[in-house]
Amino acid sequence: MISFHIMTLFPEMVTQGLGTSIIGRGIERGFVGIDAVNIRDYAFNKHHSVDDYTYGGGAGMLMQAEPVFECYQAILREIRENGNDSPVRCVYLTPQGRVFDQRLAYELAKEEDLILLCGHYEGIDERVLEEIVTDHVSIGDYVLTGGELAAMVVCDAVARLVPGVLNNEASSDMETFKDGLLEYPQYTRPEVWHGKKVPEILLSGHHENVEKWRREQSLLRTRERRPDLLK
Ligand code: 6GU
Repeated sequence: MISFHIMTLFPEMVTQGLGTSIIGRGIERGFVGIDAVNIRDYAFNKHHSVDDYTYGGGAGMLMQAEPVFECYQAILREIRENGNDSPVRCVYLTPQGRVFDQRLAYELAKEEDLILLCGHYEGIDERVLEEIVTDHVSIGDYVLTGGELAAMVVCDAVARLVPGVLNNEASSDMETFKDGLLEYPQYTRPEVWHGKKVPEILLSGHHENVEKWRREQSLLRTRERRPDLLK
C-alpha cells in the first residue's frame, strides 16, 4: 500500500487522470491511495488568491509560501494521525530537478506515504521550498505549464511497482529498464501478418534458445535506439 498526497491547484485533474485504467484498479482494491489536496483551500486572504508578484521584478506571478506551507502541514498531520511516524519525502515537481528514472521509481515505491508538490505560474517562493522539500524531481528536459502532469507520471510509474497493483508480478520484472536494457520485440497471433512471419525461434518451444534470442534482441535494440544506456 502506498498513499500519494498531491498538493495542487487542480486536484480534479490528478484524481481523474489516475482514477482510470490500471492505477484506478489499484486504488479501488486499496493498494494505492490518492489524496489530492487543493492548495487554494489554504489561501489566507479573502480573495482566495495564492499568487503574487515577484520581488526584483520580471514577468509572471509566483505561488506564495504560506498557503503551500499550511497545506503541507495539514497533510503531514493526517499522515501522522494514520500512524506513520517515519520521515516523509516531499517531492517538488520542477524542470530544475533530478531527472526521474526507473531507479528513482523503485526507490520511491518503498515509501508508505509520499507528498508531491505541483507548482504553477512561474514557480513557488523559495523559502517554503527550503522548509518542506526533500527531493526536486523533473520528468525530462522540456517545460510544462504546471507540475500536475509530472506528478501523474511519477505516481503511475511508482504505483505499478507496488505489490498487488499489477496482476502479473513477473511483468514488472521482465520489462524495459529492469536490467538497464530496452525490451525485446514481442509477437502474438496470427503467425503471419501482412506477409511478416513471427521469428521461427519463438515457435520452436526451445526455452533456452528463446531466452538467448531475446537477450540479443534487447542488446541490438538498445544499441540502435538508446546507446546512452550501454555506457
Ligand atoms: Cl516536474 N514541471 C514542469 N512545470 N515542467 C517540467 C517538469 C516539471 N518536468 C519537466 N518539465
